[in-house]
Amino acid sequence: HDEEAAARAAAATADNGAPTIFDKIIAKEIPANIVYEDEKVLAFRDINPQAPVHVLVIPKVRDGLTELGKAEERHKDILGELMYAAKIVAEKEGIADGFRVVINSGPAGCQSVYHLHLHVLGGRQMKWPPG
Ligand code: IU
Repeated sequence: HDEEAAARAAAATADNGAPTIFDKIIAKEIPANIVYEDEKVLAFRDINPQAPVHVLVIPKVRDGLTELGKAEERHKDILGELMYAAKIVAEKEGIADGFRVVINSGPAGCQSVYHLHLHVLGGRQMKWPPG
């Protein structure tokens, strides 16, 4: 029934440490619409945008940072880099005056790709609470 199906779906997308499609995007093996890039982070448009602006900001090296819930002390610098890159993306996209940054963590957080990423959303009035 519904609960079982939901549990199966969550398990299917739980973190197993395997490389993700984002590694292929970083390696430019599959194309992405890149908005911003520096030494440590890459930002590209989400293929299934939930707002007029929907950009994902990811670390170029995952280093075990599959999900925020598994962050460790050593990740503190890259977490700051990602947050700051989100602000640069918002400026580049012309939404710096109002936008949202989301991190889904783990199955209950609705995470589907286990390479930590920030969603930068904007270009419309955001609502609260999120679903
Ligand atoms: P989530 O927080 O793990 O659920 O977000 C994953 C996002 O990655 C989701 O919004 C997808 O639309 C997006 N995405 C993508 O942009 N390109 C891809 O090849 C895949 C997912 I797979």
